[in-house]
Amino acid sequence: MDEDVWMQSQSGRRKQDFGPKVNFKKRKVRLGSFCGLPGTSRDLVLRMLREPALVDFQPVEQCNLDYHPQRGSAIDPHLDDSWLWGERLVTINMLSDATLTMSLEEPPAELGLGRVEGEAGVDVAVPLPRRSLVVLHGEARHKWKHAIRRGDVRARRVCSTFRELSAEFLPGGQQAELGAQLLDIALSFGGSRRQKQ
Ligand SMILES: O=C(O)CCC(=O)C(=O)O
Repeated sequence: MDEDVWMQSQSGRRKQDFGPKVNFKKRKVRLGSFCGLPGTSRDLVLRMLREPALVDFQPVEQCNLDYHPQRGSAIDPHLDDSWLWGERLVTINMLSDATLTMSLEEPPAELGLGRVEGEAGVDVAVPLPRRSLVVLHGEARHKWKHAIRRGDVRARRVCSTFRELSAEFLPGGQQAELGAQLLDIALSFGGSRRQKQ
């Protein structure tokens, strides 16, 4: 990854994105110059398919993020889009251990915590050892926000997040044709970025 160019991103992160050009507000996807996930990911994706939870996983986008304590890197609590991106968010954690903070503004009634105005909800710290893979799906994908807190980034950490298509872009969906094109390109593994000078 470090042989490719890292782009400055928000909150002290650096980023390499391999995916179509997307305008989430206008719900528009363009193939643009997308030429696929990087060649180095082919073996990673094949390895993922050996996991029971991922046997049918077809990533259409890969986003690499680089966190460093000297840049105060973090990512605020958020939910990923679910118009274009499908059920599973798959992240490989590299270089150093990290903590993924999952938060729920309205704690589930069964926890008996109630909801007091002005008070925070529930946060759960999920340890992500280096070289681990985490899959967010179900409520962890759609209900709980996820974040990496600044204070939890104690050494350089790199992660790759792989996203699949939503039902709208899969066979039977309204945009199935575009989805098939996107997947063909993604899984040709022809992606590359500008080389460092
Ligand atoms: O750094 C991580 O593990 C999470 C990345 C993330 O939430 C995102 O790219 O939307």
